[in-house]
Amino acid sequence: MAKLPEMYNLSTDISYALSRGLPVVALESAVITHGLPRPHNLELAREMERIIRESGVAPATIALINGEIKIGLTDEELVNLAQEENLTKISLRNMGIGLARGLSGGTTVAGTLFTSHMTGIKVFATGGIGGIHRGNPFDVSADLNALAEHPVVVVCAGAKAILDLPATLEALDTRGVPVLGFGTEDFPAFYSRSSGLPVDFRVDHPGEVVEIARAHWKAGHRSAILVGNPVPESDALDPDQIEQSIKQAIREAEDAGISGAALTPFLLERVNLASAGESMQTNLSLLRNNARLAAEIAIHFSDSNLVTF
Ligand code: PSU
Ligand code: MN
Repeated sequence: MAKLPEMYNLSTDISYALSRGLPVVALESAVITHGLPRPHNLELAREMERIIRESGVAPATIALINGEIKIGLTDEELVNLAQEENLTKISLRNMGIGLARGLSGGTTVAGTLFTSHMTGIKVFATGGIGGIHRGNPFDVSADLNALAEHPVVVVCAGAKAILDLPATLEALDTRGVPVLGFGTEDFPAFYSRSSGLPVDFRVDHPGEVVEIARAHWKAGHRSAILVGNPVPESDALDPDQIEQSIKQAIREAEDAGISGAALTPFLLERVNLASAGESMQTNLSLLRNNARLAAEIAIHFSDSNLVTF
């Protein structure tokens, strides 16, 4: 691994794993600071790490901590991220500001993808990617451009239906990002298993994801590979039901004049409130499910034997 600038701070486990080509899965932290309410955020962060570790893979939760980019967090750092108020949501545009000012914050999909690429991590698990907002076509998440620029496999449950899903898929196409469906022909819609929109290709085995990623990158492409992994059937919600909460949340955001970086967290919170706990269970279930699949993909990337972390 090339020497990283001094603001990158890798945990001993992650540094060991990466230097030996052992499997690593990156995890974002905006879901901890801005995506899920307490105490579910901390429980979930710990649980995703545990699932990945139990597969014999090193979990690398990434965050900005006191002006350093930390890759692989201590439990104390997870607790702080989950409990402190007013932490920054770190995307691409404000990472340098956060570093220079000694801030702490949760990295979005864009921030985590960028950091994974810099550190040589090939697989990243998240819940849902950002995209193009409904009725707000100029609010395009930096996640989309980051997916175009960083050669990392991103496992998600699709994009949340708070977004304009057809426009989001078109934007991925424009940016040359392959979209795979794991065990499905349809792009998942986060709370529900299908958006009714097709993926580029269905895969049924983690090894297939690795074959496609290797071919894509070997040919010289530099984009991410997006894997849509539908939420387990037993935890999926009825799309019509969740649609009511989403419409209501979008109206409230408009009335309150919420825009920019605050919009996604606002909508997520409102939808969670409106669907009273049920959508939370779905959210937690799909995050665990994505951690599991990402770990399997990471193992297929790694030529080394399994070791325990
Ligand atoms: N989608 C979710 N939960 C989340 C996010 C998206 O279902 O927590 C977070 C991710 O960190 C994602 C970010 O990268 O929101 C997108 O925000 P924005 O639209 O401001 O780019
Ligand atoms: Mn946005």
